[in-house]
Amino acid sequence: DELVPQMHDDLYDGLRDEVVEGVNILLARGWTPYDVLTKALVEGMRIVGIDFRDGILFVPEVLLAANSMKAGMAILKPLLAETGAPRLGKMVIGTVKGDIHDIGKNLVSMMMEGAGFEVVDLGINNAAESYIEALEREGADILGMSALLTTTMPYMKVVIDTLKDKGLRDDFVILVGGAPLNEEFSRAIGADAYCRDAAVAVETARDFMA
Ligand code: B1M
Repeated sequence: DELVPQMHDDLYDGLRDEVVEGVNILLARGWTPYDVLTKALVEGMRIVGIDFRDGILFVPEVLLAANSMKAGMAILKPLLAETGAPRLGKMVIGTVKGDIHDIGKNLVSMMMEGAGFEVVDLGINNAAESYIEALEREGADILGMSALLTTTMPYMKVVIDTLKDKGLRDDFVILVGGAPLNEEFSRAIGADAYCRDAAVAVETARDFMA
């Protein structure tokens, strides 16, 4: 579909209305919400990320792109959440302390809800106490943590160690994700699994709840 590269450009240029229009057009053409999400929005943000890394785009531009992506995601959210599936489990999710990246986490929340999980989203910049308070209050089964910076990902270990100190570690399945993480890191900090993307997060959570 020739609209897809156009949407990548619109996202790159932070053209919120055009991105929203593109999402609606693809849906009207019969695209599944998941394909619109991954092929138009996530792929567009991947391209933005490359030029951000290379110093071609700067924070203000990337922020506009991020807000355009969020506007597109808002349309898809109710469509992805349409499910009669029984509740599979409850997840508390948030981005770690010092980190304000929330698009990936929001996407994981959306997909988890769509798959039948109950999700409590704590937003960004969460200290260990914030996660632990919510896990206990909500009687959650799963803790999800997101980090997009190499400087903030070590904080995940602080959260897990705090849970260990309180004797609570084994009460929850701990899933971690974010672009700079990998399997090895997840093992090293004592998480249960690293989730490469939102779809993997859903599959992994399903496996643990089965
Ligand atoms: Co930031 N940023 N940023 N940024 N930013 C990155 C992460 C960076 C890689 C860009 C680059 O240099 N190429 C780089 C980090 C480098 C590093 O740490 N080594 C970076 C930097 C440096 C910064 C600042 C420091 C820049 C500055 O101020 N000089 C600053 C930090 C602010 C802070 O947090 N304290 C900053 C700021 C920003 C914006 C505010 C402009 C904006 C965020 C807006 C927002 O989120 N509301 C932004 C953005 C948009 C990005 C990039 C371009 C895109 C991130 C994104 O949304 N991707 C990013 C480049 C990149 O990642 N390649 C970059 C789309 C999203 C769908 O993917 O988040 O990976 P992702 O999520 C995936 C998976 O990772 C996984 O599933 C998701 C869906 O498939 N996943 C999980 C994520 N979380 C999960 C949790 C789970 C499971 C799976 O739990 C179970």
